[in-house]
Amino acid sequence: MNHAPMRLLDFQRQTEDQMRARARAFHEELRRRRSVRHFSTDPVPLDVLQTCIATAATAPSGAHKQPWTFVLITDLELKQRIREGAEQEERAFYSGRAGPRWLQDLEPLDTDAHKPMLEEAPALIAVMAHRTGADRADRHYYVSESVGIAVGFLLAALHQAGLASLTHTPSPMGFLAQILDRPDNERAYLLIPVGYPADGCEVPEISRKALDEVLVTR
Ligand code: IYR
Repeated sequence: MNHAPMRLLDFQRQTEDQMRARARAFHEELRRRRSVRHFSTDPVPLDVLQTCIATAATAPSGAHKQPWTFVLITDLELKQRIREGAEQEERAFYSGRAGPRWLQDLEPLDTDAHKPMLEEAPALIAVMAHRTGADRADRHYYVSESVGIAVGFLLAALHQAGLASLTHTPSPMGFLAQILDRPDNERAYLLIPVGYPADGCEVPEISRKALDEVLVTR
């Protein structure tokens, strides 16, 4: 057997009332999170971003391979190059690649090919997924599920810390690994502008499904 040494779990049982209060408080906090597309250029504390990324990296992953890298970008020139790369793909997307149905589905969000937020947000986090280990013989498992969970942790951590974010997916995202000079085993998974919302920032008035539409109890 090649298993890791075992140790006692660090876990504190709460009373049911504590659980209720904590679950409710977390829901109240997270339900206020919105995707933000208009950012202030005000800088944000780097150590806060680093702590949020450390939280993301606590996510469970297939065979504990931790198949992710978070590239934290604050350099203006690099952000400008990323914006140019993204807008090039977005122009192709909005002028035909998406197809009419997809564009119609996006109409309520009022998005277009202009992505000033990639330059204006004080930080971008490029989330890279590792298809394999650095050594190609090192296999990875459930990579998109693992990285998706890590991104969920990251978005929640950023919001909890008082920062706004956007999950941005210019497609295809090959330009990102190239600009960031990432190794071959990594592919761009998501690009996350982070910062404070711009003064007067507006978000679409959209509603979420009710609990009884998303929850089935058996
Ligand atoms: N990547 C484009 C289009 C886009 C696609 C989906 I799916 C969205 O939920 C939102 C936007 C853009 O960022 O504009």
